[in-house]
Amino acid sequence: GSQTPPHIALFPSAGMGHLTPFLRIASMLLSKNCMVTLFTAHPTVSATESTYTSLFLSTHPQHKHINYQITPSHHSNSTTDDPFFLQFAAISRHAQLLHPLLSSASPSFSAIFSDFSLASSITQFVADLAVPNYIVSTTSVKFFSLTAYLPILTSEPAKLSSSSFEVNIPGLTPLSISSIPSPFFDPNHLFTAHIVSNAPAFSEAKGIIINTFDWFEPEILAAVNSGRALSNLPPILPIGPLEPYELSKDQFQSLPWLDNQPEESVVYVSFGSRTTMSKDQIRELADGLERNGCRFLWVIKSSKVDKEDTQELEDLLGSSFLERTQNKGIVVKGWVNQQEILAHPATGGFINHCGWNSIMEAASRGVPLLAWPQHGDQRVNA
Ligand code: BUP
Repeated sequence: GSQTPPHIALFPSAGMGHLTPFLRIASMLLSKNCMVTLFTAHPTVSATESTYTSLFLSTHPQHKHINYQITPSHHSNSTTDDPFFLQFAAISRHAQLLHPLLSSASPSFSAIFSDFSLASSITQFVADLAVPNYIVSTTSVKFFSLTAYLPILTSEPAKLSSSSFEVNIPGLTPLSISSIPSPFFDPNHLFTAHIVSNAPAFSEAKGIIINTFDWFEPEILAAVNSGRALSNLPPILPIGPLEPYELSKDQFQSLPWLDNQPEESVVYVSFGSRTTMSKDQIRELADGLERNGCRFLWVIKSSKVDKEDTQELEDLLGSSFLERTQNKGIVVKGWVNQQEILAHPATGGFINHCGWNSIMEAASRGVPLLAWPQHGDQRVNA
């Protein structure tokens, strides 16, 4: 009617895998005439996160942005030196300071959409704001269910032991032990402890928004949403696959090479923004691609944090590999526009780590995936 439009607060956590679905949701909400305020932590771990946030702001000037300052955890925790895990913890600590910004917003917020790794911090203040909180899961329903059940698994060591074959979550198909991320076997690991402290707050949320769709994960969605599994969870709302939003083309390296390749002939190789291959794995992959003879577009990362990724391609692969394969493929460093590559008619397959965003992007474009999962949620997703 004549009321003001809904005003949604968006709280992403660290890394492109977490930021991307939030920006897609922001763009979708704006297209439905909602008001959006995006809360981002400064400084970010990767340069790409701040670049994307600025790009998004400049293409969607109507939305509001609050860039709050955090004190990064510089020192490595005794269980991990992963800068993104440390940033999860730093963002959670600071989220509690945002209460005044949330309570004084005008128009007041109609809902909060927050990353699942911030659930407990946000829950602490939504009650007195009387604003519903929706959790955004940036992973599969299957992995999200594992995180929701993790407090029970870690409190009873017999349920989660590396010497058993599988992990049982009542009502769900057992998960093989090899698909469980290794930090989960250590209750003191920062990542595990962080999830265990957030999972109890999942049940306080109004709903769980997930970038997935009914017939991609049908059994588990039915089991959770009918209460046969994890009956304490609020409804899971599968809103995927999220549509990419428009960005101006000149922001990315252009790949004219791809335009000149036959239809569905090129294998796109990328392991996401968080996964780096070891030098040995890079060399083996190069050997495999060369011997296989397929056309390829390979995006290489040699460091977890983009700012530190300074190694030259020649050093990683050897100049003779690049010469021998120059008619078959190209290798690039740096950020590419993945959504465009997956939508390109020349792309016929995708060798990938199974980051959840990548899976949804490949699924929505119908690109077959060859899974090479490494860590985190990737094996469960695969
Ligand atoms: Br790398 C890279 N261009 O060069 P995932 C990634 N992406 O557009 P991750 C690019 O970043 P987590 C690049 O399309 C996807 O939307 C890609 O998210 C895009 O994996 C996103 O696939 C990467 O979930 O994050 O980065 O390993 O581990 O948090 O899932």
